[in-house]
Amino acid sequence: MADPGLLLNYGWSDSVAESFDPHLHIGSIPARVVRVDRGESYAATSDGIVRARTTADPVCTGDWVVLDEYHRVAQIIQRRSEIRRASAGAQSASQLLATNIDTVLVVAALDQTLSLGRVERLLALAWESGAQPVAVLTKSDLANDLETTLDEVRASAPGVPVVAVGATTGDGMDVLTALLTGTVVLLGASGAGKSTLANALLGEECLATNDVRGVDGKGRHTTVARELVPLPFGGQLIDTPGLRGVGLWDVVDGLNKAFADVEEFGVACRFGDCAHSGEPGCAVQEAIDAGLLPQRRLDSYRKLARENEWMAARSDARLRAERTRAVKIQTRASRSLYRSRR
Ligand SMILES: Nc1nc2c(ncn2[C@@H]2O[C@H](COP(=O)(O)OP(=O)(O)OP(=O)(O)O)[C@@H](O)[C@H]2O)c(=O)[nH]1
Ligand SMILES: [Mg+2]
Ligand SMILES: [Zn+2]
Repeated sequence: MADPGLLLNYGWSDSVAESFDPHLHIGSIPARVVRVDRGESYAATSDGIVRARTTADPVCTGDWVVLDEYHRVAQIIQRRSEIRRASAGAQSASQLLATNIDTVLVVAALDQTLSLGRVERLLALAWESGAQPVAVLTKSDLANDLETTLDEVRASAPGVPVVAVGATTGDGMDVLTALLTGTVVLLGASGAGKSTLANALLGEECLATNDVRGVDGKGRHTTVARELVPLPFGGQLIDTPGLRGVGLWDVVDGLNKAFADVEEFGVACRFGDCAHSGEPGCAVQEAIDAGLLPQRRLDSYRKLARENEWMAARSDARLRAERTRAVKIQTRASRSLYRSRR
């Protein structure tokens, strides 16, 4: 491509250019999906944002795509990283939240809504994506006992930088900014302060925000679409709608990383397959007894691992059911073919 133009603000680099090489033909346009909202997709190109017309495969915010001259998506470039959750609802399927990301900000507010379990769940998803997770505790002006809470979150987030910020006061924003690389995605419950934080990082009121409902402290689901915008100091930001439920989707590796502390103690257990539930010579239990590991961490790990296994079994069952259905349709089709030949 002659001139990447605007795409430079959207993460264009030599390696991105290389990944496009085999897919670009005369008349085709490299682009990045910046917004997907109820079936409508928008993409940044070298000279502006266009409405992209999707064909077979649904695109996701963050995707690099090849557009044809009619702005139809001709190709989705292989995703470098992706964040995925189990879909809400009864279906056993997964939903892509963002792709080609480098940093995942797990956002939680420093008020009564803070839940270590939720932070751990989001961190498992974040680790699984292949991007670097960062835990961002917002509304530092509302914190009761900031230091204690920070220590608790740090103990629940091995290998993850933990930052407290006040988007409205500016507190901690420089520390956070220094941790952002490449494409950054915000994840967290509705009302956690994601869009407020995004606006503070962007230096302008770009994204809509809203009050948390007084009665139950719950957010109002102000943000409805996933939107990718360039950051003024380089990199990009993807704001996401608050997630009501965040089901785990095939996050075995993510869980191992999110609970690296438990895993590390577990290496010293007498039995290689120790379940850390009363076996002799259990190093995890010893660590808990010695006050080196909170019991809560082991309980939380167990709970999330069980949920992950359950989801995996359910999706296997769905795949099996689909296969059986396909075979039946096939059989029926060949039977009627046989009949019509007679
Ligand atoms: N006191 C205080 N309030 C904040 C801070 N950051 C955000 N808020 C408030 O928290 C509420 C929710 O903020 P949003 O940024 O809309 O939350 P969100 O995570 O984007 O919510 P959804 O879009 O629904 O997912 C708003 O009323 C903000 O003004 C902060 O640092 N301090
Ligand atoms: Mg929002
Ligand atoms: Zn053990």
